[in-house]
Amino acid sequence: MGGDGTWTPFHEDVYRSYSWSANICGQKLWRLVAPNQEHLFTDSLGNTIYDLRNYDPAEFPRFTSAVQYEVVQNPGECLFVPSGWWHQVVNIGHCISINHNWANAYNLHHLVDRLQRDYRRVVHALRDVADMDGFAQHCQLVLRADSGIDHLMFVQFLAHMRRVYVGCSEDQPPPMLAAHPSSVALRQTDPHFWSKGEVGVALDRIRQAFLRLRDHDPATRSDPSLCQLIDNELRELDMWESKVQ
Ligand SMILES: O=C(O)CCC(=O)C(=O)O
Ligand SMILES: [Fe+2]
Repeated sequence: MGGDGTWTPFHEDVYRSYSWSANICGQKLWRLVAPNQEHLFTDSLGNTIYDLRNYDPAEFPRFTSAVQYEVVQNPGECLFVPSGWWHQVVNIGHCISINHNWANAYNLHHLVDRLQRDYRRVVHALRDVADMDGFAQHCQLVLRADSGIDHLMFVQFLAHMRRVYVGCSEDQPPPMLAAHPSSVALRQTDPHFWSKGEVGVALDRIRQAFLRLRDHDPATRSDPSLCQLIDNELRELDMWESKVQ
């Protein structure tokens, strides 16, 4: 909800999630910048433009070559913001809108990149106290406070995603694959079916994310219980694969 002229500064959604915005009343002026142009609006200190209407061209001289779009969102209209699109929004008139962020297997690698980048930043910021007891746990605490999610939460999120894709929830036994020979039932709010091939690709991406964390992530590698959790998940994925073959 926002009154006339209120606005949201230029940003990219958390962890490169997707989002949608459904506008109920008022108009919203969106300025969107296509992905992978961060170098055009990041200064030498790592600051990005805060307000596209009023930035210092001496600080961000290259921004004029960025590809930008402007969209007016009217009442009753929905806007999808793809993963990695930076945006700024100004409300024209009093606005009420609802929005929602989400991720799925297809932008998962971006989420892992972001988790790892944020973790590296935390470790760098705390480097002066790196020899303190419980440094690793402190880093996770700061990561959680700063980014809203730590490694354990991320692994739990992946595990949840894995269960969604194979169509079983925490309190349910594994999916009823036999019921639909050519497709796997997915437990979604509006139930529909994805082909086994699509689910297979998605689960493979989830597997890659688990493997990246288990084998190439210093925070996970130094935490045996987290590695164990990942190993269990990898076994579940193997089981799914052996059932659908
Ligand atoms: O409606 C708005 O002001 C923009 C919301 C938005 O971009 C966000 O919540 O990430
Ligand atoms: Fe946003």
